[in-house]
Amino acid sequence: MTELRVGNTRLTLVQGDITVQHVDAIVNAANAALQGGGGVDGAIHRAGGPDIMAECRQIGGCPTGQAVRTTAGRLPAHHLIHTVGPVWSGGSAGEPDLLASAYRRSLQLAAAHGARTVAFPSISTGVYGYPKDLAADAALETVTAACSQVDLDEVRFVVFGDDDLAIYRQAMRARASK
Ligand code: AR6
Repeated sequence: MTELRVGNTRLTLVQGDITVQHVDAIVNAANAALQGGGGVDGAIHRAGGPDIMAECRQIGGCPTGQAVRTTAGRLPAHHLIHTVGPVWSGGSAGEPDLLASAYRRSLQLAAAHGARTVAFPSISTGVYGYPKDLAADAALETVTAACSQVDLDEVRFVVFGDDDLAIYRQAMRARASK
């Protein structure tokens, strides 16, 4: 399964590079200092160009579970939403709430800037070590719930690896049967 409908919003799943997605808002899995790094953050800054980092320096930082907005530089999007997911440390340090908050705040901020289409990477599941299956379930659950509060046409989950694709497919199937 690669598509779900929630009210007026399509939840879609694609495998690939988030930096080439033509959407209104791309979400970045950033760190609290907004100082760039590896993974999807590194790819976004490389593809988007230096103006994004200049804006990040002006903003100064973003607490875990929150989101901030910059322009998207050379990326094929209007907005870049930087959110900070939790570092996984076993699951009893508030990680699920913080991950849900990262997705929710990103959607709210994108919608507040007029975005109709938003693309997410799988936040926290790389360097930050969040278990991929738990993160996929949380992403789908949070986005599904948020769709009744924000008016969007499409939320696109952009996964990188084959394992991520299989995990998201399974999570979408499970959600469709609820
Ligand atoms: N497009 C889509 N997904 C990608 C791409 C890409 N181009 N590149 C990697 N991924 P991570 P985190 C996937 O580590 O765990 C950075 O250093 C990747 O396979 O990028 O939230 C930041 O500065 C994984 O599934 O983010 C922070 O310090 C997912 O994106 C820290 O890493 C997230 O992996 C954030 O860690």
